[in-house]
Order: sequence, then C-alpha cells, then structure tokens
Amino acid sequence: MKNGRKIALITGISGQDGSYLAEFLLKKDYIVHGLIRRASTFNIERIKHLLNYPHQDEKLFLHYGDLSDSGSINDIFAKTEPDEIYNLGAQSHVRVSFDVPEYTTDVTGTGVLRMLEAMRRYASKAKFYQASSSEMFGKVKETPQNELTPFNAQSPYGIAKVFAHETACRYRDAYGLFISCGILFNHESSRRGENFVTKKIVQGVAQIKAGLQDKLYLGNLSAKRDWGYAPEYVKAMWLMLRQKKPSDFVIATGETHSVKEFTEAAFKRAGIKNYKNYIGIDKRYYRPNEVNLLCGDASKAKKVLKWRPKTKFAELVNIMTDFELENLDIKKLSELKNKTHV
Ligand code: NAP
Ligand code: F7E
Repeated sequence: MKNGRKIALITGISGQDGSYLAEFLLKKDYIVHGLIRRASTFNIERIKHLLNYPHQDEKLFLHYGDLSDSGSINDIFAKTEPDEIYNLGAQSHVRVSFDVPEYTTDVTGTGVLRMLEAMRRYASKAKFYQASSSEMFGKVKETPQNELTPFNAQSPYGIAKVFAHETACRYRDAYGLFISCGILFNHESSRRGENFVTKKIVQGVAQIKAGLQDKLYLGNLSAKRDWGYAPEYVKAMWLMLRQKKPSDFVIATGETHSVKEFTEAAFKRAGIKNYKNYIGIDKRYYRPNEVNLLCGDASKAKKVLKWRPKTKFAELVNIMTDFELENLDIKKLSELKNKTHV
C-alpha cells in the first residue's frame, strides 16, 4: 500500500489481458506496475493510452524484465512491494509452442516458479493470481470441464501451464501463500493477438470485404472452443483475489462452437455471402497434436465469485467483426496481406 492505495504488479501487461486488467485496476485507483520485455520495437500499443491516465500521477509504471530472468523479477518485487501480483506473462501461442518448446517451457512454466520464489522472499503477504489455461485439459477426460477434471495437456504450452499450475498450488499449500489460479477458457477481443484464430478470421473478413484479399487460409475448422469476452474475464481475476481463501476457478461461458461456425458467423456479419468460396485450408496451421473440444463449467465461479459471462458467442463474433470493419486501415491491411500467420 502507498498512501492508502493498493499496489498491483502485472506481468504480461502489454498483452490482451494485461491491458484490460491494467485499465480495470487503474479505474479502481490502484498503483499499477507492469513488467515489459525489451523488443526491437517498443511494444506497448495496447497500453499506451494508459500512460497518461487522466488526472493522476503515480499511476502506471513500466519496468524492463523477463520471466526467464530471475534477477529482474526479484528486483521488481523488491522495488515495487506489491499487494497483488497478476502473473499473465507467457509465450501463449499453442502452435508456436511446438516450434519453440524449450523456450515456452522456460517462460510459461519455469517463469512461474521464478515469480513464486520472488513472492516467497519479497512479498509473502501479497495475493498472487496465476493465469492457468483450459489447454491443461487437452484431450479432455470429461465434458464440460471443471476444477476437478484431470489434466491431459497435448502441447508444450499446455504442459508448461500444468507445471505452472501445480507449482502454484503446491506453493500455496507448502508456504501458506495466497495464490489463486484462474483456469480460463479462450477469451477474445479486438485486442487479441493477430495470429490467434478469431482475430485472424475477423481481419481476413475485413480484408476480403475491402477487396484486399481473395482467400482466408485456415487450419483445422472442426476444432471447438468455449470463447468468451476478455474484459469480463479480467474482472474474474480480480474477484479471485477478493476472497477470504485462495482457490482455483474455471472461467468459461459453457458454450462450445467450432472454428467453422466462427468463420461462418463473421462472414455473415460482414454481409458476405457464400463464405466457403473465400476459405482455403493450409496444413501449416494444423498442430502436431490438436485439442478437439473445450467446454467449461464455471459453476464454482458463479457461486463463489458471483461472476457470470455476459457476452456469448454470437455477440463476441459481432463485436470483433464490427471492430475490424470500422477500423479498416487500408495501409495496415495491405501490410497484413503479405504477413505469414500461424
Ligand atoms: P498475450 O496477448 O499473448 O500476452 C502475453 C504477454 O506475455 C505479453 O505481454 C508478452 O509480452 C508477455 N511475455 C511473453 N514472453 C514473456 C517473457 N519472456 N517475459 C515477460 N513477459 C513475456 O496473452 P493473453 O491472451 O493476454 O493471455 C494472458 C495470460 O493468460 C497468458 O499467460 C496466457 O497463456 C493465459 N491464457 C490466455 C487465454 C486466452 O484465451 N487469451 C486463456 C487461458 C490462459 P510482449 O507483448 O512483449 O510479447
Ligand atoms: O486456436 C484452430 C486451432 O490459436 C484455436 C491461447 O490463448 O486459448 C488459446 O489457444 C483453434 C485451434 O487458440 C487456425 O487448431 C484453425 O484448435 O486461436 P487459437 P488456442 O490454441 O485455443 C487457450 C485457452 C490458451 O491458453 C492459449 O494461450 O483454432 N485453428 N485454423 C487455427 N488457429 C490458429 N491460430 N490459426 C489458424 O489459422
């Protein structure tokens, strides 16, 4: 606490969730510290509007660090003295985790151990949120999946998240630390990274609508996901840290839809008929192991956190498609046209 204000530390602040969470906490008058990593281009597009947050000083601070570097993590903990830690940083792309498995394991898995060790040393009274994932369920053992469903991860990313999740739970038990894990199912928004399927589809639709692209190339259209709306999911993270006791919570809509359904709905929203004419299949986008079906049961979150998903599939597709159509930036779209997606 500083001058009666809570202090939050967010890793992954430059990502989709980190940007919404920073916004949410700043509105609640938190002092927010974010860990960013050095890149050849300054990568704070999603949070730059928060750097001059209105009529406040001492609101948002960014620090260079890396989840693969324990020295930088320890320094940030010691310097910022957080009350709440939101560990959202990760190499978060499942397909890419097959290409860089060791790196993904280091950042998405061992990175969490580094964060927990820093907490134990410098912030043992703080509350910690770990970004766990429905990818831990992998080839699912039951449907819908809840907090007790056994894990069966299928990718280096999923396996790293299982390691992170189990480590977080054991640190909670062993050291009596306040650590809660949110097992979040897919959640999307206009700020979603461009190489995740929903964003790729709506951007492709906008380009086709603008006549800049003939076809949208995708991978496995039959995979099914439980897609929710990211701004609602970051509120659930905060609610988890408001509880008397730490625990784990599934956050999901309880609906599952295929990639094909998402694609069809997005084309329809843009007023493009016969969407199949514009779709191509490219095997490059298939994964060595696929997770075919995810569908979450968020009953515990509904009961304990009083959290409910408001935005369901159809509205989510509309929000994302409308955003792309309204923000048609011809120059950017032309650049995108030549970009390789995964
Ligand atoms: P995202 O948009 O990919 O953001 C990932 C963040 O992690 C970015 O800020 C990224 O920084 C940072 N990061 C990557 N490597 C790092 C490293 N070595 N050290 C420090 N920071 C690093 O992911 P998201 O969708 O917001 O997801 C947030 C978290 O929730 C992730 O842990 C993800 O695995 C998990 N999750 C996401 C979903 C989902 O559907 N979105 C579902 C379940 C769990 P740069 O900007 O520099 O790349
Ligand atoms: O793939 C299929 C693909 O990359 C969804 C991350 O946030 O959610 C996300 O992981 C599905 C898969 O997300 C393409 O095979 C078809 O079945 O959008 P995605 P994801 O792998 O579900 C979980 C919960 C996380 O934790 C992760 O961090 O779509 N698919 N065609 C495609 N996927 C991509 N990326 N590109 C395609 O062209």
